[in-house]
Amino acid sequence: MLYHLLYPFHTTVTFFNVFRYITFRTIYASLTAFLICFFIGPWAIKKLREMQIGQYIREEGPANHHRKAGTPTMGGLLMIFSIVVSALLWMNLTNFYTWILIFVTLAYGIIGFVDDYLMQIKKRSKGLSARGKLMLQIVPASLVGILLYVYADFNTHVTIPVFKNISPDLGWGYIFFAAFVIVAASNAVNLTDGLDGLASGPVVVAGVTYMIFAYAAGHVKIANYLQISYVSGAGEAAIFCGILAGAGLGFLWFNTYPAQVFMGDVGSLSLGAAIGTVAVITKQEIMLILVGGLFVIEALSVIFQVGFFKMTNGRRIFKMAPLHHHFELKGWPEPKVIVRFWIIAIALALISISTLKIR
Ligand code: 57M
Repeated sequence: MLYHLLYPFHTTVTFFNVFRYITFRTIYASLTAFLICFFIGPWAIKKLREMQIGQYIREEGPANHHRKAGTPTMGGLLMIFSIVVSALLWMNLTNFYTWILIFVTLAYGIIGFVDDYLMQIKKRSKGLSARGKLMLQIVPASLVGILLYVYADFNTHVTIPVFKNISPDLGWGYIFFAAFVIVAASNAVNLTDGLDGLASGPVVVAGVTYMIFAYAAGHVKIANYLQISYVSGAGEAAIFCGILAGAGLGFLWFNTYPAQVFMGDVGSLSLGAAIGTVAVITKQEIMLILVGGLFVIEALSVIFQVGFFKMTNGRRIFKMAPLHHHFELKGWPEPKVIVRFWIIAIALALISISTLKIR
């Protein structure tokens, strides 16, 4: 909105030219998201506490989690608010990708909200069924795939990192591929969100990393120089990534150990889906495996654990999945697990950025 309101004045006051620049808007958009979370956070946490939206803790979990009972949850509402307000303020509202990203964040926010609502407000021990949640997640993800394919005439080639000359064309199959990336990212972030700041920290890392990819993809000269797919208009996604990072940081202020608030499914599902959508828009879909490597490791630990459990009639690979529980049960203090997992996330993100120069 600021872009539309203030940029036109650049003809009279040259300062207003800055509103044209993606770099300038990215910085202030991320600061806006950060400051909204930071300043509204204490009020939001107080409200969640007053409404008794406190976390239910499962009996079978690591013992040290029982002291977390009653920690306010659904803090993701605060993040979604800060993301949408910042996006509306700083992004180009005539850009198709702006609306795709806002839509995905809100749609997954609603799914997560329903799940949290059933658990935290209706006090049902389980929220939506796993199958029900998956079905609901597939709807907006497929819609994004269809919209990109039909309206945006989107490039349906899949970028394979490092091998810049190999990019299989999926044609209309890209709709399913895009939907898969979005749903998988959403669930992987959700599974990771089991220790204080364990998801919000790496969301910041993924946001900053995709900010670089989006800026490069949306800049014809840089994209050509790096030999990556140029996506006209994808630069706006860089602003959105900055917003994700800013909101994540602002939330992390309160979510860091010992957490004053959890994000809830409303936060984890929407942030994950937003990251997946950014990966699709920037044509760095496969790269998400590296950028969001920590989320992938956590999700794989669950897949292997459950698969092995079923195949062997009850034997386990890990003491407990997702992986963070394994290390907790091995006796690592929670902050140690969190910070070490953050370190892994940062290292993987750096490697992913380095691939821009590897071929
Ligand atoms: C949600 N939610 C946390 C909080 C957060 C298939 C199976 C592996 C699924 C998995 C699962 O349900 N994962 C998704 C994980 C929960 O956090 C809430 O949920 C939101 C995110 N969706 O925002 O509102 C708990 O996580 C802890 N937490 C923190 N700090 C935070 O900042 O400490 C969360 C955020 C909170 C709090 O304790 O209550 C969760 O873990 O439930 N299931 C599991 O993760 C379970 N694993 C399991 O059953 N493993 C089995 C098999 C099935 C693989 C095994 O290994 O044998 C564990 N979950 C818990 N306890 N809580 C089991 C033990």
